[in-house]
Amino acid sequence: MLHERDGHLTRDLLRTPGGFGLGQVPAKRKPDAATDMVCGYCSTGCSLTVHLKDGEAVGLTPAAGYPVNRGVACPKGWEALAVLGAGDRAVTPLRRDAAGSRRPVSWDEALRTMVERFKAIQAQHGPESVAFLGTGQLPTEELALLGALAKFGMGMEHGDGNTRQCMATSVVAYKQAFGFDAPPYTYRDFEESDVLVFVGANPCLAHPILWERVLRNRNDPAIVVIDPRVTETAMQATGHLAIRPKSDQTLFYGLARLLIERDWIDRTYIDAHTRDFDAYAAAVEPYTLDRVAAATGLETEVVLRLAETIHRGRRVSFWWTMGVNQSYQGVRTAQSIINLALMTGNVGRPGTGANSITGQCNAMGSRLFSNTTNLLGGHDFANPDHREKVARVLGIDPAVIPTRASWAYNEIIEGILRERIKGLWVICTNTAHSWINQGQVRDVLGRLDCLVVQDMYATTETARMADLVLPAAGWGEKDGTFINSERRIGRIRKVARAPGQALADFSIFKLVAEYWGCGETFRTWRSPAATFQILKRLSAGQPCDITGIDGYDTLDEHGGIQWPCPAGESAATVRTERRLFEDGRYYHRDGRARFLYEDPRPLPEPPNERHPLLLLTGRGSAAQWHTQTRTAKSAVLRKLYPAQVYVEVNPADAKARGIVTSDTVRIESRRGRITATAFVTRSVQPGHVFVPMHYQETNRLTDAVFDPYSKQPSYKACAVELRPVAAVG
Ligand SMILES: Nc1nc2c(c(=O)[nH]1)N[C@H]1C(S)=C(S)[C@@H](COP(=O)(O)OP(=O)(O)OC[C@H]3O[C@@H](n4cnc5c(=O)[nH]c(N)nc54)[C@H](O)[C@@H]3O)O[C@H]1N2
Ligand SMILES: Nc1nc2c(c(=O)[nH]1)N[C@H]1C(S)=C(S)[C@@H](COP(=O)(O)OP(=O)(O)OC[C@H]3O[C@@H](n4cnc5c(=O)[nH]c(N)nc54)[C@H](O)[C@@H]3O)O[C@H]1N2
Ligand code: SF4
Ligand SMILES: [Mo]
Repeated sequence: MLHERDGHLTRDLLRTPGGFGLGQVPAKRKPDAATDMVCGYCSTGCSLTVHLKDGEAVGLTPAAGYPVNRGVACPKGWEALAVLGAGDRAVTPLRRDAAGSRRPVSWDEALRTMVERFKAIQAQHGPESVAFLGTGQLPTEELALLGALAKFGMGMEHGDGNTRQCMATSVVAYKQAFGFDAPPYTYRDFEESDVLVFVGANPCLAHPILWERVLRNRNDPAIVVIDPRVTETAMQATGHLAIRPKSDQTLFYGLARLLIERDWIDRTYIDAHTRDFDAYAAAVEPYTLDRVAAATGLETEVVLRLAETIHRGRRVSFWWTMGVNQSYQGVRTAQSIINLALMTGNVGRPGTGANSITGQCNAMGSRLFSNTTNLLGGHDFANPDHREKVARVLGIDPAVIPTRASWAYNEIIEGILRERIKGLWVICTNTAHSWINQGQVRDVLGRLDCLVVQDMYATTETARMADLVLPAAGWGEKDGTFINSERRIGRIRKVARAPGQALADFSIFKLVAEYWGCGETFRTWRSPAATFQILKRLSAGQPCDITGIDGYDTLDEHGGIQWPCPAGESAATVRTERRLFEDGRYYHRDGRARFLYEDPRPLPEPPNERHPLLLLTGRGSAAQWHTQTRTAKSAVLRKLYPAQVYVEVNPADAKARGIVTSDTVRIESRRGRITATAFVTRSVQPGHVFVPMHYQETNRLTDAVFDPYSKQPSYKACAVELRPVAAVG
């Protein structure tokens, strides 16, 4: 029988034949009636009460007292437990043999194979020839251990995560403007605004419980949605601007010009707390109403009215998500929103803010602690003082810390093409489905000498390509913390047994460290709880300082705690909802926020005669999560969306092509073709089509272009054509 010793497994124990006890709920556990934990899907971070029998989960309900969701949850949250027992869970390590078949092997064999092969690659091609791709869906403790192990133990230089697909733009926009990656808001701001502007965000589907918070707003607020589509959110708004895709930056420059021209700006705030405003005012001067109308397709009246609405509002909040971030000019677009908030003094007060809503349950943890783009704790690899500090906290030689940030995801993919990367370890993300221009990425993954995939399921598109699959426990089967969109740190817990030999990612990383021969370096990372103490020390003195949180029990007691929470901030003073920049001081050395701007660029792939339509992609329903490895396992959720890929098309475009709803159509871009079911609807404008990202075909069409600063993929606009299948000759 296997035992946990000091919270992790030793290699001797692993060789012991018999059961794998780590996946089991500890026998000593009290038969609690219920326990609360944060949901494992979106960044809202709802708390769910898991009901237990003999220490094991038997059902769940939304937690009533939690400051985030206040007793409600979306369908994914309700079904969170149901997906754990799926038949295609990875239950044993799998290794591809010489004939190409995958066979179950013991953990000992799997880990020896991984270490031998990665070390052989590094010996031949250099330590940086092995890289990793991680996630915003593992607890912070696991992310930090992975990043530290890969870079300080295994000698890797490059590792990135799926947060690049999602949040890189906001990270860079905030860092440049505010001096640190710091979304400033608290969810109460949804309830306290009198004007809310949502840009490229569809919270009714993607963050339904945040939308609940908007509905609790008692100020009869103006709710303006800026989105090319008539989304569920747009339908519920008081105003909808059906903007031409990727023209947001021009719109916001035009709005800035209008506000300046009419003196609808907050000069006192600008002078006291910002820099470079006059240069910005000069830069937006050419963005006349006519120019804005021509670029955005919006009536000048509509733009004027939005300027008036912003001016009249006393508490104006701006919210953005993927319609902004996933763009070849995402950073400057996000900053054009930040600029509006700064120039109107709408930051740091209740109901205000330039607010990026995060995507995955722990994207915020990944942004601070994954050790990829930032050194652990929001530090900078290039800063010798930061390297010194992190080395001191971890008791390692500063010389093992790389002096530059990792390559970004796209650079790792290109690195494989250029034969600079030969080994790849993919953890908790499904690259072969979700990365842009899938035809290329599958070809590229196929070129690796060794692909290791660590996932809950052996059936994902990426796991199927792997030379080695490591079976992982999922949410509900392990301990740790997530950080949600409003910077709130919340607990997750083990309430269910992982199937077969699946292990918590934390334990897998500890084992890899042992087999690699660097276990000693990570001796103090005994358990997630012990690791949380290390994270606290790493955060000391940073804007994200959490040294004031004693430990997991304190988090439980307060219903999660928002960062910052420095030492000395007594538990009593940790208010449940806090926003940043209340004193107008930003994180740049001079305390001032920056205005950043640049002329907008044209679409990289504008529609043409052969491909006259613009493809938009995104979330299709509240019941589907990303690549559907989890949500498709729930019989309840499966009833709530179409099983096969579909395309939304405007009646005018459908008619011109002889297409009616339910027809099978072929969608073609320069990179590939897919077959989908047509859904004719006015929710997309003429000239646009929309395909949800949840179906594995979607990214065969998308175009691999990236924002130059954030390297985030531009998933949301490429040229396609649509034809009925019968007419495809
Ligand atoms: N149900 C569900 N919820 C989720 C997820 C999920 O998979 N399923 N994923 C989570 C994650 S990781 C993320 S990142 C978030 C994403 O949450 P959202 O960003 O809200 O979702 P998307 O549908 O990707 O994109 C939002 C909108 O951007 C619009 N858009 C496209 N191009 C433009 C443009 O140029 N300008 C403007 N203004 N709008 C544009 C699209 O029409 C779309 O309606 O959702 C999170 N929540
Ligand atoms: N066309 C298009 N493409 C997009 C987008 C878009 O809008 N349009 N959105 C992008 C965005 S914002 C995002 S965030 C990405 C998401 O893309 P992915 O990260 O690839 O999507 P997921 O399905 O969430 O993949 C998570 C994987 O981790 C596994 N997993 C779950 N829990 C655990 C665990 O605890 N441990 C381990 N080891 N594995 C686990 C799941 O089974 C799954 O295979 O997609 C991006 N791709
Ligand atoms: S809104 Fe997000 S965090 Fe809340 S229950 Fe739904 S998926 Fe979970
Ligand atoms: Mo995301």
